[in-house]
Amino acid sequence: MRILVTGGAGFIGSNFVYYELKNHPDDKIVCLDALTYAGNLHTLESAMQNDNFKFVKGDIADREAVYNLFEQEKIDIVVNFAAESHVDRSVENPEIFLKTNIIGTSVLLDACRKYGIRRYHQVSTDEVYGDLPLDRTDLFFTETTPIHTSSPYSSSKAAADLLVQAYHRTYGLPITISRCSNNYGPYHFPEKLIPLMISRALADESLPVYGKGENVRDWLYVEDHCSAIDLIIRKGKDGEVYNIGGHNERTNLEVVKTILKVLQKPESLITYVTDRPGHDLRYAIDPTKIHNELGWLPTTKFDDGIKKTIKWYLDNKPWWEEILKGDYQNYYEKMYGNR
Ligand code: NAD
Ligand code: TDX
Repeated sequence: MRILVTGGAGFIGSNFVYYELKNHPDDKIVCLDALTYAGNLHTLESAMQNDNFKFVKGDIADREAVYNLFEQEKIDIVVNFAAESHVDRSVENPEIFLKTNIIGTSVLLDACRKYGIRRYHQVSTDEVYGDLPLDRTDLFFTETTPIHTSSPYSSSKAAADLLVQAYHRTYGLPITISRCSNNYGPYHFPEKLIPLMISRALADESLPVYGKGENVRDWLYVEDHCSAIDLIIRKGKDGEVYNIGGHNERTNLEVVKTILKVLQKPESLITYVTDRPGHDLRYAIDPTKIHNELGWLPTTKFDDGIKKTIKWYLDNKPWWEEILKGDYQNYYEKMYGNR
């Protein structure tokens, strides 16, 4: 099998590349990534040693480059991770989210139609369902929950999902979509909550918690997301949407306090800052469908996964310290300076 992994130099895509190379050593993985601020070739250094892995730098919205790649590589399966993925950046500047997440997806879909494909898989998010109230812990997102987005990011992801479904219905393109809850684990870019808090706590810097810190996210260890996508692309039913999550709901404050406890840092580092505009209250996934149809179950509970993740950040300081040195300082000042 020849698998095109777009966005494979980012957080989840790179973990997926390693998951596939380990679990399906006979498959060939081609990674297409534009290496935006979120893409990092250091992450793929060990994959580069593997003859079954090839990296190609390119933009999924560049039609000519994408068509050339499909012509050369004879792709069987596309797994599209490539995206602008940070909600706060989408609030600052929505346009690039529309270009990559919507136009980029449409170019990939056109390439699949033109060159033929066994399966196109869209990596989507639970954020397309909007949010759930904090006081209704009995409610969960299912695959039939209506799309109801909040941010430019989630709206662009929802638009992409609708396009993918349209290409299935109109052109008969074989597709699947997965909608996962918040991931955490190795290679997570330090603008996102968990790696941001770990890196700042280690430097004894203030930890910016939005609002009262009571928003709830449903955290999934990244390897469990990879195992779910792997099952879907090989055994999932054509045309279907699968929700992925492991019932690991935590308030943001709980997450930050857990990190402080593991690192033995004081809670006085917590600083409450102005809330994110349009901040979704609670995400919670019902993963019954993927469990019943494909037998998927997550293996890592949050209390273990967060310790593994903190250990990874302690053992791999050069990886994230390099990121913090670059443009990141300007980003942090811009986003948090007057908050
Ligand atoms: P990320 O921001 O860490 O990585 C995105 C990758 O895509 C980077 O390597 C970047 O260089 C690349 N990229 C961006 N624009 C591109 C373009 N135009 N052409 C080619 N490559 C491009 O993101 P992530 O957290 O790994 O998320 C991956 C996917 O999973 C996204 O589609 C996201 O919406 C989805 N998702 C993420 C989470 C999460 O918690 N992080 C949860 C559910 C779904
Ligand atoms: O400094 C911060 N302080 C804070 O309180 C940051 C960066 C975040 N937060 C809060 C906002 C959210 O409630 O923490 C929560 C998690 O924030 P993010 O890490 O930015 O993730 P989120 O907005 O939940 O979106 C993530 O999960 C769904 C990914 O970034 C998306 O790509 C994915 O689709």
